[in-house]
Amino acid sequence: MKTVLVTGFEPFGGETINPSGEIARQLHGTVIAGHHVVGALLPCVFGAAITELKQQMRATKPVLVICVGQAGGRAEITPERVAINVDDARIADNAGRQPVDRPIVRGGPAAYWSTLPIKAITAELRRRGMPAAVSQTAGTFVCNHVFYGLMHELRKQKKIRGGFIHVPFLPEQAKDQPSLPLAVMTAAIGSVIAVALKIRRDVHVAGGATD
Ligand code: PCA
Repeated sequence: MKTVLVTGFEPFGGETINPSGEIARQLHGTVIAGHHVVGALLPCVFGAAITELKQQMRATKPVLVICVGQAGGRAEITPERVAINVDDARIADNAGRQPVDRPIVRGGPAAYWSTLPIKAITAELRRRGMPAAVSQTAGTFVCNHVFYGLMHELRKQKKIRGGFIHVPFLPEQAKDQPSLPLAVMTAAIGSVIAVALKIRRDVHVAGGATD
């Protein structure tokens, strides 16, 4: 059976839980559309997160890689369109590092596109009654860092597709902010996997984005 790798992050920024790590844990060991799903946890640390991602990719040889991260304050499940070649941290990571205006890969391209069918994914999640929108920026913290590292790694392995999905807070994290239950987000990432395995060429529909 072929493998799909799903990664999530450990908690960061003073939180005690990260929905993305919980989603990866929930999906680990499941079978989706005839593919074995491996869930892995990445440290919220510049550099180390990409090292761990590459290690997981070497170990599992996935045909599809879905990296998931928390975007507190967002109301929707947001497939990211593009990873940019810059680290610019507003807060320190879990190892106390705070790179500012630094390239992720020196001399690397300014950006990489997701190779996931982001519009088809958004449409399918909405069809299932889940809040979803394409996002035009994954930020400049560890999530964008991992997303760029993933796409840089996949640049010469075009058969392996990959991308990044940001998810809202869990209800227990959110005070006055939007949130979604873990079961909903886990089902959503399951749908993301199924759509990505099925749809090779994205649909091009208007109105699927956050801005
Ligand atoms: N969210 C952060 C890093 C880890 C996570 O889950 C981000 O959006 O960069």
